[in-house]
Amino acid sequence: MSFSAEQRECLAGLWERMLAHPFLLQTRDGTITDETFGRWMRQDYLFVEQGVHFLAALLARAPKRHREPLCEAINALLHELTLFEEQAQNAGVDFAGTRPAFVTHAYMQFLTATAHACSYAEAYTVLYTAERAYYESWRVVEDGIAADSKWRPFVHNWAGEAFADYVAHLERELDQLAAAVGADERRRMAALFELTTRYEIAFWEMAVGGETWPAIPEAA
Ligand code: MP5
Repeated sequence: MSFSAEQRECLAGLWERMLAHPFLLQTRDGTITDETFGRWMRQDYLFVEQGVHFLAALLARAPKRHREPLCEAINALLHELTLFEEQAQNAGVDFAGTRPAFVTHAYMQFLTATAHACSYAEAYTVLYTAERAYYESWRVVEDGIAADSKWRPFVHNWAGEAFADYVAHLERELDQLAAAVGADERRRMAALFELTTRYEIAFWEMAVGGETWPAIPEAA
């Protein structure tokens, strides 16, 4: 069994939990509040900004065959940031002065740490898992969202065919990387797969639950 299939099997319970998250179901069913969706938009905008740095750090260490696809991925992220800005303007969401929520901060630090301190294959595992998580999460939303939902452009960004192809490419490459490393490194890759999945769940939870830090009231 391939590395990615093996992890998906081991972590099936966590992935089910992620894909049944109220944020996704409420967005699909049209019951999500503008406040909640706006919170996710603000925080994900910060995350995607950090994603550009993460990919650039990976690019610096990438094997030759990964250079072009990573350049294309960075370019896609820059377009994605424009999508966020346009949609924020349409929906009256203000990005100015957004501070990272506790989870966003931790997840961004995790990206930076893995990009710089872990092996290339380990960092690539984080990239694949986060992208696969978004693909599957937004597929749940796409299967049932109203045609006139104002959040459709986001849904399509990650649930569409182009993104599916990108995730399939990442999966093939991840499985190749995993096949070439030793047992210890593969165990570390598996641990990062799980940790990234946990961060993804925590991120949806933050979008629903709030941007505050533990024990600190919003106004502080
Ligand atoms: C992604 C994202 C997908 N935007 N936010 C989180 C919390 N996880 C994954 O990454 P990308 O780079 O927007 O496709």
